[in-house]
Amino acid sequence: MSALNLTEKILKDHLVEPAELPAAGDLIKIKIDEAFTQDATGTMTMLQLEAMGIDRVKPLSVNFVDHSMLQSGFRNPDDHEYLRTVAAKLGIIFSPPGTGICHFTNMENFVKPGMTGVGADSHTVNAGGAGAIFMGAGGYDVALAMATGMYTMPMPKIVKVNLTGKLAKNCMAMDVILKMLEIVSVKGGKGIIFEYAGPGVKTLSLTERATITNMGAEMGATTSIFPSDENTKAYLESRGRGGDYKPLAADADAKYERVIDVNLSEIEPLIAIYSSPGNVEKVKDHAGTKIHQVCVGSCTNSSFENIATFAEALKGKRVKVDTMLYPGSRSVAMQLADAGYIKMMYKAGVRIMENGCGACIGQGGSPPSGGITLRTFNRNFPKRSGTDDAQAHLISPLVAAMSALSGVITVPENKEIKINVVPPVIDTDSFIMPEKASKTEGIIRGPNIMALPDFEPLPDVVKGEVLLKLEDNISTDDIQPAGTFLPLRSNVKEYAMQATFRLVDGTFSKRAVEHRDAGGSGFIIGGENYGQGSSREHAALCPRWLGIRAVIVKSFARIHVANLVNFGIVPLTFKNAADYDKIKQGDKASFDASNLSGELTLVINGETKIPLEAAFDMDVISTLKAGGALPHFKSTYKG
Ligand code: MIC
Ligand code: SF4
Repeated sequence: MSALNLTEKILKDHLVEPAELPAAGDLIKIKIDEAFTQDATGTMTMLQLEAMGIDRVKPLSVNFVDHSMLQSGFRNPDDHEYLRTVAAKLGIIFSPPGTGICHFTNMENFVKPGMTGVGADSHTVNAGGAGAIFMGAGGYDVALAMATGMYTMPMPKIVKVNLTGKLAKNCMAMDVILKMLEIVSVKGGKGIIFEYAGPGVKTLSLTERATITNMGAEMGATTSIFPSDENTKAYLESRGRGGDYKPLAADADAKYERVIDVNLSEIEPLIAIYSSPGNVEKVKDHAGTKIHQVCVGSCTNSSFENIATFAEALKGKRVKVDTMLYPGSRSVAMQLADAGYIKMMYKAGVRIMENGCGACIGQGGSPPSGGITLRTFNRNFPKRSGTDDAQAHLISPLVAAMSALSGVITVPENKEIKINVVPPVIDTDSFIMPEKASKTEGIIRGPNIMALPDFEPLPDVVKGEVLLKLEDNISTDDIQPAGTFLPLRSNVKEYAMQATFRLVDGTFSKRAVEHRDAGGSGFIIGGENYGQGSSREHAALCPRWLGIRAVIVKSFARIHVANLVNFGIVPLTFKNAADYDKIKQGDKASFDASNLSGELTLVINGETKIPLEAAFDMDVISTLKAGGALPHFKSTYKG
């Protein structure tokens, strides 16, 4: 048998169809070992799972609560109660608010080398740090994985990242992934699994590896993976899970699509400048810039080692700007306390916040007007911080500490920071296991849990108006902002009316609904990498509710295109990118959808003909025709 890389080994092990791994781009169906949601995507996922008529989930499944935890009013607590009780009914583990960020808590407790998983959150790829193939997906696809234990995806291209050397003392894993973003860009990872290998791998701990795989989401990658080795073993043993360890690596002469060489010794402290994780520059080129806030945490950088390094750098000193810490999990917070770091950070003036996403998703922690905030997070899209005219730059926890102390962007000195390593605190008691959950309570649906909307099939001719024309790199934060709107995630109508494209064009929702109610179908035109960022299916669901039936762009981000199909919006790309310039907002548009496998043409104002290409796979045509995945599932699933 020919030599295999690590990705091929795991995919082969889980392959259901076809019999052999096909060429890149062809669809594969794989067995899924774990599926999970978080609260912001979870309520819709669970509503869809219920609508599928499933009694019990097939793979290991978890509902985490970590995004929307402020509970200011009934909405969040209603969502949490629904997620808890639906979990008990369907055999899903429930991770209550305060337990930790989904990806973090997942790594601590459930991920094993060689596993496959999908999660309703783009940073599910975090688990690749432990030698597993985990991917972000829309809520419907996660519900389907829970129901069937399977996931269908295009066979990825596999790119090797050959790590050599060792990081300088003033660099951290965050600098490695920022370096990758500089090399690959925010859209260069599409359709790719990055497989890290080479002698540099052993210099990185498991949580450092997870920082790197986590933020692989920002390259648009399918996922990223590290081998499973002695460092993986050490992590699992430290958590009392030594039995979950197995060594895994690519065969020596495995083949790859291409190889990217990264010499860790040559990396300098890096910073992603507002407003894209892809705007990577050297910290030294921004040294001295005044800052107003520092935030440490998020699923990218909230391990014990990350926060202990941050705390040690502050030891005996006092921060000059508002500085907030969000520990990755209750387990990490307790370990920090045992090591004396919680007190050290309080004494340094740090505000210690809840274990969860917090400021990363705009749930509090907004910077002041016009301010500059430094964040150890993974996204700095416009307005995501909650302050429209503030700027967020992304940095390592070490740069965060030194800059918090000086009040200006600061390059850390190249000297060793020793941390006090104490054993992790195991926190499995926080979970509500389905076998222990109440059997009599039933599913609790407070008034915030709205029924799923019903959507009609696709008409043969889609006719209406171009309601919005957009630029390149439109993120799902632009389409369907999160932050203070998160409590509306379970209420499609309100979320669509109040938030869809609000940050781009405040008139959009009203115009779209009027157009829809007058019988028109809405069209959206966009540039490259449309739908980058989050996996939130609301960025398809809400536009669909507002009457959008086709999105035509130069190129799409991976997860978003699947979400559009799932909600019956036809995703199309221009055959000739230059045709983008021939269309204006407000133009009349029509599109013959009767034969989606044939020639596809957009007609503008009854005369200009624009050739299009399908951005969907041919085998989802019946889904599109049915008006979306759920109506299609209900009519075809045999159990
Ligand atoms: C994000 O970081 O944007 C989120 C919030 O975690 C999302 C999921 C969501 O929108 O709920 C993600 O990354 O997929
Ligand atoms: Fe939460 Fe931020 Fe990670 Fe998304 S990126 S899961 S909001 S911590």
